Amino acid sequence: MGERFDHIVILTGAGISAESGLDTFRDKGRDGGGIWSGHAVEDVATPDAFRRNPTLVHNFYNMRRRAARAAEPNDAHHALARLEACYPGDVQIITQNVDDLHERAGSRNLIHMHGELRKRRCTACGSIEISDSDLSVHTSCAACLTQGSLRPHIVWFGEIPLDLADITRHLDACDLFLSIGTSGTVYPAAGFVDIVRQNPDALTVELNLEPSAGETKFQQKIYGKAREIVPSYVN
Ligand code: BJW
Repeated sequence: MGERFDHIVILTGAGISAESGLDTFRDKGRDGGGIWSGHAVEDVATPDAFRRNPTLVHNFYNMRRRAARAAEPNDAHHALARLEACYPGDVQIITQNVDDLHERAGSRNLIHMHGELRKRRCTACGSIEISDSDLSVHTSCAACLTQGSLRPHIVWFGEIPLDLADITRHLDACDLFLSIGTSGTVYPAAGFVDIVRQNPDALTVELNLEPSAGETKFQQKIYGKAREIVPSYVN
């Protein structure tokens, strides 16, 4: 990769956590259907779904939280953490993932644009707390004591992703953009490569199991398992 870049931005998606045992969204999972197996996405990952059936949505995220807690970071997460620790320029990860495998590998410059499984948010007072315990419609907010007001701190379809101002600042400064393990189907993340390409000196690279929906937008492409191709590209 060399040391000629000043500001590296790395977008990650579910594919980087696949070899830690967490199902992706749109690949066939262990039981043949990815994370949403057995659920229509609009039944579990939209604000309407939560209004209609909060218990179903809580149960879905309780299951995901437990799976993420049992998973361990893999060689791709560790390689990115080493890059951040050793590279002379800036290294910023923007993850669409709601697991905490990047931080458990040691990454610190990290934005969770779609939220975090370990965080819950109170719809009454707005407070955000970290907890590994299950949520239900009976759980009370520790800050305002309202019962049933907590929701997963997750960005559902139709909601605005987090930290977009910071993200834009990093994309504007970026001279190497790596997109790792994402299908390139969900916006605005799928459009980040277009923003980076406004800088004619920036290099854009896709590292994925297979060509993504945005494949043609990248100048370089490397295909294979993240656990293998990421360490060999960045370290
Ligand atoms: C491997 C591997 C291995 C496997 N090694 N690789 C029409 C047109 C354009 C946009 C829209 C539209 N209609 C609606 C929209 C907007 C909508 C959207 O994009 N919809 C599309 C589906 C069309 N977007 C939104 O609603 C977003 N908000 C928004 O736009 O607000 C408006 C706004 C924006 C900006 C400024 C102002 C206003 C919010 C999106 C929220 C997404 N939420 C989810 C669920 C989160 C909760 C949860 O976790 O349950 O986030 S959806 C889901 O998809 C999740 C993911 O973060 C996201 C991306 O998925 P990802 O990570 O790419 O996973 P997969 O499964 O799709 O792909 C895995 C890839 O890995 C594959 O390519 C594999 O090949 C690869 N892989 N194994 C390497 N071992």
